[in-house]
Amino acid sequence: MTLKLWTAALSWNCLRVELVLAEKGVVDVERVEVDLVRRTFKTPDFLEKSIYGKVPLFEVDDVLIFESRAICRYLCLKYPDVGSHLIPELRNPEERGVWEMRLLLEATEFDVNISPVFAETIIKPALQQTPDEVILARHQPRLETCLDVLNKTLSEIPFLGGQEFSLVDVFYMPGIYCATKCIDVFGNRHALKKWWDGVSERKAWAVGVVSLDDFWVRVSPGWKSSPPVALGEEEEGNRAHL
Ligand SMILES: N[C@@H](CCC(=O)N[C@@H](CS)C(=O)NCC(=O)O)C(=O)O
Repeated sequence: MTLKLWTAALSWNCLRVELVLAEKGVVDVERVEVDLVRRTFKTPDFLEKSIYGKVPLFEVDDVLIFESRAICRYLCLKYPDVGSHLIPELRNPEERGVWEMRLLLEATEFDVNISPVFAETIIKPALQQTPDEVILARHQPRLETCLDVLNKTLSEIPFLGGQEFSLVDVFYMPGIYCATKCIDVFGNRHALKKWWDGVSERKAWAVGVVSLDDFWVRVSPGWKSSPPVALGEEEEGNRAHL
């Protein structure tokens, strides 16, 4: 069985998949690193495989899966007994329903707000573009509310999905990390901070986040307190879809 992953170091959607691979200890993966800045990967061949033209894209034998969260779930189903057990065995439909709800909320309530905030706060300045204050005014308060909800949840249960570390935590981790580059995530959200301190100690995180950091530290002021360089100064073309 051949596993092939089209991925990009700068993308937190791709990081989500890398985290599951690392948690599972799956190493036999052929990676194709795409250039999201120059967008040269959008060849007819690629577009035939990934019909919306995005990464991550996963190919296993002749089957194509895109959408990072779907790839993550596939990996959990494929490797149920390998590495971390990321889909908990829940006793009844109600518990399962609550877990599924928590998993979905990451995409429907959190990602829809951190994505535009990250785009305006980090990506646009890296491209020497001016952040859109209207977009920030719309999404930043919603992001803050979402973080408050997560903090409250974590004051009641140890992990975002329930009693054990699971795919819910993995889904949130890349976005929470990116949020720390945009706003004061932890401030007085002590339960959220405690959770973050724990989950970010995981080996999979330490391994997975390196390439994201390596990219953004070069182009974003203050990412890790290193001086930035201009993102693709010499490059041409549309760079608005990082
Ligand atoms: N919901 C998708 C989002 C995928 C996505 O937006 N990928 C970005 C990189 S983070 C991309 O490929 N952008 C290229 C483009 O939109 O042209 C997922 O979770 O996989």
